[in-house]
Amino acid sequence: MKAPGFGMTVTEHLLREQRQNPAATGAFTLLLNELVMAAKLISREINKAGLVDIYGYTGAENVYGEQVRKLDEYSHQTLVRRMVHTGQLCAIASEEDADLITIPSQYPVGEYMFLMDPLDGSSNIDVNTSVGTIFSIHRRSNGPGPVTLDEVLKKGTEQVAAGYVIYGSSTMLVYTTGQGVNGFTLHPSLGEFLLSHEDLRIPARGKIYSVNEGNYQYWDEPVRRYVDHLKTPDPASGRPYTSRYIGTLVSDFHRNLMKGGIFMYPADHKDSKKPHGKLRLLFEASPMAYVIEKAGGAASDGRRRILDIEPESLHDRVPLYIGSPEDVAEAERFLRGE
Ligand code: P6P
Repeated sequence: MKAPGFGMTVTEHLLREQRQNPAATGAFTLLLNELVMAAKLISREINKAGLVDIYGYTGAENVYGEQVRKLDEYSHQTLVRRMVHTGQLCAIASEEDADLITIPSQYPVGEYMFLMDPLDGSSNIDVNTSVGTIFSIHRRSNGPGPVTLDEVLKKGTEQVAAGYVIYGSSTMLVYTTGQGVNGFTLHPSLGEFLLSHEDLRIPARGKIYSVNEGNYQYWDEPVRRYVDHLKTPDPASGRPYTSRYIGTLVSDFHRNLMKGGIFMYPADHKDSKKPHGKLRLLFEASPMAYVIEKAGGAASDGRRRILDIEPESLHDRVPLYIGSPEDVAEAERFLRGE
């Protein structure tokens, strides 16, 4: 699988991991290989979005009442079509679908559950800004037989793999199966994801903060004090931090993973009296929290570790503070009023 002179492909990396894990049956390798194929198909469509009528709206709304864009739908369908026939899944859950997606009867059913945000940040498509796919893989606990929703509502600590694809200046796949985080860059002419970022580790503290400051007036006081603190000059602690906000979680997350820093989507009461988060626990926060912790970082809802949060429903939302561990810990101290 080594492309001559180009380094290790993701397929070889998967097979090497499989060889190193005596319990591995190859089911997992099959799953991720299909994900890789879907990522290549989605990347191809995104890279020509400006040339054909594939971005823009379908006219439908998703479970959050958000307009579904054609590339959202294309990404969702491409991932579902590739994953259902692997024979390794018993259920799929997508941010774009209100309910669990069961495996059509013509396909064998497996032990894994695949959760995804097919196209994160899709509102950025029309302005040619990077977007992503986020995925999370769980192993079912009480098979065989029809999957119940309870089986899917698992804490993040129970994931067996998680990761994302970022469709940016290059297309990268970043994932972990629990032992470290590795990044693979799609070689455009080869059509192969090649290992480009081995054993990614986030710096303990960064100098970048990512938050939509347009929501400042909707935050609780401790959040405002924390963000004001990051902007207050203190050369000894590297403040003021630089503000960087793309508006796509995958892209803001990936930059902070590479350089250090903190991404936040605080609870806000923009459209309700009770402050609440925007990001989805199962499809965004939990998989990204699994990746960041395996890269030495931290992820919290401001009080609780994201991976410890018990989901109550498929589309739960949470506030999110994620990135360098010292930055996340400092944010939590401010939110505790210390
Ligand atoms: P806002 C994209 O819609 C998304 O779910 C995340 O990818 C991103 O971090 C966030 O919402 C951006 O939200 O309210 O700042 O536009």
